[in-house]
Amino acid sequence: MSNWPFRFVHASDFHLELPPLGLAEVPDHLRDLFIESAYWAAERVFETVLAEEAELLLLSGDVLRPHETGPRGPLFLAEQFGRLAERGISVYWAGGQVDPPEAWPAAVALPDNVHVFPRGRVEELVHQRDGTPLARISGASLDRQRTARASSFDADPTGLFSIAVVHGAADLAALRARDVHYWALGGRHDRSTLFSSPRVAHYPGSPQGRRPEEHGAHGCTLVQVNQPQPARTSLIPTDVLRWLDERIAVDDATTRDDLEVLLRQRIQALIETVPKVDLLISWTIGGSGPLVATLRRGTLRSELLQWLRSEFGFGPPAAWSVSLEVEPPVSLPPEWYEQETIRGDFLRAIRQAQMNTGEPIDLQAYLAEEHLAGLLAPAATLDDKAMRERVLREAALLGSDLLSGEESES
Ligand SMILES: [Mn+2]
Repeated sequence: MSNWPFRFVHASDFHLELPPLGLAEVPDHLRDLFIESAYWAAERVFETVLAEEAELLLLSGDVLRPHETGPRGPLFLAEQFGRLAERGISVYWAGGQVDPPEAWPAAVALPDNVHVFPRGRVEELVHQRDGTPLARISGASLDRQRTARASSFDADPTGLFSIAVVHGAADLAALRARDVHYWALGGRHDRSTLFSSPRVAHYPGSPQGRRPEEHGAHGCTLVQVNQPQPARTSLIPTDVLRWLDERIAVDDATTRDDLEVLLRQRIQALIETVPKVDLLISWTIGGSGPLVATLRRGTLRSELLQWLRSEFGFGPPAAWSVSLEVEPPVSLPPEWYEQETIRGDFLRAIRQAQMNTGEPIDLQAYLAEEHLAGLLAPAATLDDKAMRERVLREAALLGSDLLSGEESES
């Protein structure tokens, strides 16, 4: 047994079969990047293992769905695993939702340095360096019938650094109750750490964000082991395009020119922070004042979006603006509900419908004959309570925007 310090890389959820989603239209110059991003990000994980001279690589599932990637997925991985084999680096792989062990095609040989854990049962291995045990690695591939329980994972009786590799939702208390030093978890696409001292439970997230909600840096995790201290984790970004959510606040005095300056400054700051990654930015304009009212109506919003795209969208690096939304006001002025105006009538009708939740809202009456049998018909029924409330709230905002004169905003 040894207490040598060592480091390893932990990654999961490559999802080689899954391109990024969430753009209505992918601009031509970003098309290759979209198609290739899952592979390029995954390749950077292997490069990290080599560059950091890691002892081993842990994969916590959802690496690829082989029958959706076609041969390219397994061939790519076999090649990358081979690069690690040349340097004597082992890979420990616990399958997840999309990559049970039997999904790997028999036609592609897995190099000997790759250990795939069996389904639904914990296998325990001892990882050695030069014949000296360095870490105990227990793992199980996901089995939907027999979920691997935290209680099936044991720490090493002799005090060897103990790692559990497993995919899926985790019961925090059950993980904490075990003496396992490092829980290598998979199945979340955003990185998260459940606990970090004295032991660690960690999801590295996908190496590449796939949609606007998966914003911020994505990558793999470098873990440094130096017993008896807790293992230290750090993010190594691998994403080749990054989704960002940016909010700009404006006030009564902000003009269109001011807003352009604010947007430009923010983009330049973002590019300076991550100069090598293409960015996909969803903008939200918040605050109050005449500019917000103008943005909510009319064409200014799309003009700004066009300007942002042509000015900054082509790079390199590209900072492509995905959308530009205006934050809805928290509430409408209460006096609007009392006024004897069309807007007042409209808002009172909305409030009526909000208070009488049992009263049906008949939107089908507004549909043309040919739509009644089509896709629109089900969308016009508001049976779901939360949906009904959301639609009414948005209708109140939209209606009062359309029914308010320019001057009444100020
Ligand atoms: Mn996944």
